Amino acid sequence: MVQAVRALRPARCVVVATGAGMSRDSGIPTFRDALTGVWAHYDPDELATEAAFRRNPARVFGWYLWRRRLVRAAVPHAGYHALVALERIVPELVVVTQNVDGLHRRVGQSRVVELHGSLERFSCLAARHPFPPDQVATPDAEGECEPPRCHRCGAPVRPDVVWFGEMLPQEATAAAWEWSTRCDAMLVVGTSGLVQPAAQLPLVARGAGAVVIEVNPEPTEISAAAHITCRGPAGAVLPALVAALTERERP
Ligand code: BV8
Repeated sequence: MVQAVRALRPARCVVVATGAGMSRDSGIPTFRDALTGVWAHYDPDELATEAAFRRNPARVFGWYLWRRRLVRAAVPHAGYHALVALERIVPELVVVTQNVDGLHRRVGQSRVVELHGSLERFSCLAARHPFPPDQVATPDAEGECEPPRCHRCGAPVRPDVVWFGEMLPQEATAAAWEWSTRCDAMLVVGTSGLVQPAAQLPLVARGAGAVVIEVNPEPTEISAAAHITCRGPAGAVLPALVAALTERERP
């Protein structure tokens, strides 16, 4: 932790790259956690594809609505608020997230790049016509749910997330790469580093001379690229890190 504080103190530009582990301490299962309830026997990598949606739209759409319900009930933990506080200490800070739960935005983080879209946005399968999220009712129980039809072209409505096999949004990808080549330090929080191309970001940052700090209770595919490792949960490590940085800030 001391090394991480020493590395962050002089940093003028910091990227915080977060994955599903960032939301674990708010009770949201990580992507690799076994799914529970009606979804227990599905593999998320299979459900999170266009092919799965075309094969069984009600099953995939129901899974996303269940996740949106879970996320809406979640309370962002102290680690989320620590990253908002970090914005006041570091001259330039951006959060680049793989998560689709919208928790960084919910706590008021000013700069968030969502690489994989959001559970709160919807568009149609045929032409990605936007669909009003308030017209997507949240079912009371877990289970399959027939998606509504696009008002413009009648195609089934899908969640506005990036499925496996789909390109990431152009703008978000360009911004993430730009920030990763410019930053002095990158905090990599709660990602296994299994999903591409997001997993390249720590390598891009390191290659451009940034200090890479990993926050994760377990070793990951990213660990080899990290100069500094804080082995622990985001909900505890991030508040401690920011408190230590704030301490020396006091006159
Ligand atoms: C792409 C939105 C170009 C959906 C997600 C074959 C064909 C096509 C592509 C591929 C292919 N084979 C491989 C690929 C590439 C593929 C990929 O990477 N596959 C992997 C599985 C091998 N990538 C893609 O398809 C990407 N697109 O490549 O386009 C292309 C196009 C066509 C043809 C070829 C190439 C699109 C990837 C985006 C997928 N969408 N999300 C949804 O959410 O439903 S990714 C999904 O996984 C989530 O967003 C999640 O964030 C993300 C990554 O997982 P992690 O965040 O790392 O979460 P994970 O569970 O893995 O790890 C959690 C970590 O937290 C662990 O390390 C754990 O230790 C830690 N942790 C636990 N508790 C805590 C904690 N940390 C801190 N505190 C705690 N308390």
